[in-house]
Amino acid sequence: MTHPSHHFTHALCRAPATSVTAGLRAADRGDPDPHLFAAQHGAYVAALEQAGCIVHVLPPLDAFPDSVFIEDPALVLNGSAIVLRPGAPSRLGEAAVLRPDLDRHCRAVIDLPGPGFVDGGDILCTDDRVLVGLSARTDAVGAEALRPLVADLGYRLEILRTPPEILHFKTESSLLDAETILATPRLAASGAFTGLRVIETPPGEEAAANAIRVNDVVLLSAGYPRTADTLTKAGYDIVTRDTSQAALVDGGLSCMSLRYSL
Ligand code: CIR
Repeated sequence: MTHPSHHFTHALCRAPATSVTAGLRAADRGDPDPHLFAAQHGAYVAALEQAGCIVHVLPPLDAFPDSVFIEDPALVLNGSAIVLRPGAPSRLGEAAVLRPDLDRHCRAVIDLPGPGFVDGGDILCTDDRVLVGLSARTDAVGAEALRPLVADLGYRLEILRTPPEILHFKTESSLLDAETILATPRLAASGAFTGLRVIETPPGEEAAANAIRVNDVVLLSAGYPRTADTLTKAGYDIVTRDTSQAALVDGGLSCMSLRYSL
């Protein structure tokens, strides 16, 4: 049985621009090194390929420092793309630039009508539900505008609230399989995951919660041994990748690809 929530044939990525040094961040821990970021991105793309995806890597966009985080301007469900409206003013233009590539690679392309905002990082999909966490980037108007679009694609939308100190809903949660979520204790405590099994990240390893399940493997950021051990013991096949440069601009594994099936 295939699960649309984590069985993917394709992924779309965007190479990091050298301007990624100007990427948005909540706290400054230094700029990412563009060369090291590019190397880590290449290793990430290779992991997606090894997991069974055909990966298209789009060219870098210097005008958009955060454009490597291609998950935020779009959502792809059942091979159809929804062009979102990212909530950070410096990122809104990423959606229009991405649109022709979505036209090329997806079955259909639909635009989220304004005036609300939604970032893809606030959307977690199960096989039949689209969970949207309201955040500083995603508002209720945007989330409601998404409801009929995902209904047409066979999904039920649920709107939740991300605790205010968290950038994106998926900064602290990931789907591990059709019934199981990896989440930080604080996001799990928000009650977002009713009806789903939750595995919590161990204390001090909260940043590991942004993982991605791709076909038979769970891609996990390197440097979180207790999370890796917990997931291995729970029966998951773990692959790790270094995301230190993305982390300096508040990004992680999910943000760097749009994963979908055709
Ligand atoms: C931003 O603040 O928009 C970027 N620096 C990081 C985006 C991370 N994206 C994601 O969690 N989906």
